[in-house]
Amino acid sequence: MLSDLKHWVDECIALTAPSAVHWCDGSAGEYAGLVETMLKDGSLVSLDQSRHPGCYLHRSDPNDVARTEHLTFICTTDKDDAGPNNNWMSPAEAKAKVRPLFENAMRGRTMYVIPYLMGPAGSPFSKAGVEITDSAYVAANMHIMTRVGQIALDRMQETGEYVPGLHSLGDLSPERRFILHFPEEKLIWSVGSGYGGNALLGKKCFALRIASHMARQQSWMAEHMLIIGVEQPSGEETFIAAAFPSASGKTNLAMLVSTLADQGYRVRTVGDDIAWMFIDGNGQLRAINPEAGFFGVAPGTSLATNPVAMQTVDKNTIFTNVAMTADGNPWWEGIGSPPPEGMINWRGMVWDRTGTAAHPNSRFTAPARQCPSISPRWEDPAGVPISAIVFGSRRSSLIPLVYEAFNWQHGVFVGAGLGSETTAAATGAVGVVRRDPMAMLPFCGYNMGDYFRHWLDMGKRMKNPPRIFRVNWFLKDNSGKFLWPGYGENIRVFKWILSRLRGAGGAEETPLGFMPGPGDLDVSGLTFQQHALDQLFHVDRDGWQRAADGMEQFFQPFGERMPAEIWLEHRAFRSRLRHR
Ligand code: SAT
Ligand code: MN
Repeated sequence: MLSDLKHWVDECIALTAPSAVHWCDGSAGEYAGLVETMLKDGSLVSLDQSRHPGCYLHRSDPNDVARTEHLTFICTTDKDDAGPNNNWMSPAEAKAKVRPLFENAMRGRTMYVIPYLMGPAGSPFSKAGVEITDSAYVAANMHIMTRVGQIALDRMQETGEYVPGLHSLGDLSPERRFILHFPEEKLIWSVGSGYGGNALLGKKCFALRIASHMARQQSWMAEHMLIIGVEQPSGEETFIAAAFPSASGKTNLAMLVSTLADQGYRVRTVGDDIAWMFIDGNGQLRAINPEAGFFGVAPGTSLATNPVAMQTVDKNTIFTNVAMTADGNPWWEGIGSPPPEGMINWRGMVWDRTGTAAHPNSRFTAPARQCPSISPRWEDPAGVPISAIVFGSRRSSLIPLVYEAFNWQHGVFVGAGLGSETTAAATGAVGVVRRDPMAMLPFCGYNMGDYFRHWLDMGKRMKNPPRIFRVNWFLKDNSGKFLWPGYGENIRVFKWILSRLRGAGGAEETPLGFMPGPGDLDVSGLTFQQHALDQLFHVDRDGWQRAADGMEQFFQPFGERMPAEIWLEHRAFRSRLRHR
């Protein structure tokens, strides 16, 4: 196996012609060396080390600040295998087109070879990858986001398997930027971007796009989901996985500080972005977090909205595209303090108060182990048992605060019909509703018709499939104000979910699913106008018929690949809207 790795690395050296090759061992000394290199070449700025020890700021190219979905391709032999949900090129065409961009791309640069493990040490579910990159920033981020070094080489030796990924900054031009996935040979090529999900190949490229393809073949699931443990008064912990689109509050929810802590409800963090889920010998779904760090959105993070994240990023954190105060501290919109004089904006210029100081998609990369709410079980090699799956997204209207699907098949339909308002996490318009099934639209590495089929099949293989819920924290009233306080108060919704799992929670049957009836949701201590509560649980039948039209338009192009069960659920839904 390792000779196979050596062979691939030699090929990449011949193709990209680096001036030096560095094999990463994942050590603290190596990380310090990467930081030193970047401080010297100016790609990293040191922040106030007395306030923020080990914290640095990186400013990416202004053209390279978010994922670029239109430059992201799934390269399968048959176009239908990529599906209408993906951009497609044939593997031969993709390689012919993009190989020239790698030719001599690393001349004058150091090539980092990064063996990394996705998932906890010793877990049978963890998988190895190797990223080759000419970016020290990527190498340093991979140190935080994955487990780098011998641990990964050992795994490759054991299993004879790894996912190779070749990455080069190229010239950072979007004209010559491609993020290519070859699921059939489990290979990733990425060129022309140094940013986040485009460049940290363990994350979206491997752990979601390639892994989702592997998961279907091997009967497991790779999902865009956070994982939390919710403790209830009895002390029992219930684990829940929740899918939300990028930049829609997954990190905040994963680190939720419960306002019902005095009642005994608390949340612990297992993961904030990706869940790999497997069915164990007893038919129970279990999840691991394949990542070792958080790549979270900075703007809006404050001591009020997410105190746990604020503590997590106090030290050993790489900030990307945030603003910097004159005394060298990170700053962003919504940090909870007014912008001081003399701020340097995300582009590295004195901020004249036009535009935002921090980029809306500015990020922090922080080690999960230093998160105060991290669960003692976050590295459990057996994973944690998942009792509920939650689908959420940003919707300022239509979608009620919470409802529960009637059963697994209906829940798959609820996930398949998920729509969300777009965010700054990807380039393009912000705030327009698009269909984003299971929050996986940008990340499903194959035809989504087959993906829905896989979900349906997985449900049949489980003894007690997790119950499925839909939530929406983002409803607004006519004046544009949020109807629900969100953040730590979201624990109230989880309290209801837990009571449903125990078979104790009251609910009313609606065309959408089971919804808390009057008195079923604990809103004690919240000052609520009755009409606000009514709006949070309103079922707008006409609005839902239009949403069902939108789903139909989205589902139609999948043709034969679309499971009949989804259409069945769609018809049943329309008829419930008319009759019930
Ligand atoms: O840039 S990333 O893709 O890693 C973050 C996200 O969009 O979820
Ligand atoms: Mn994400």
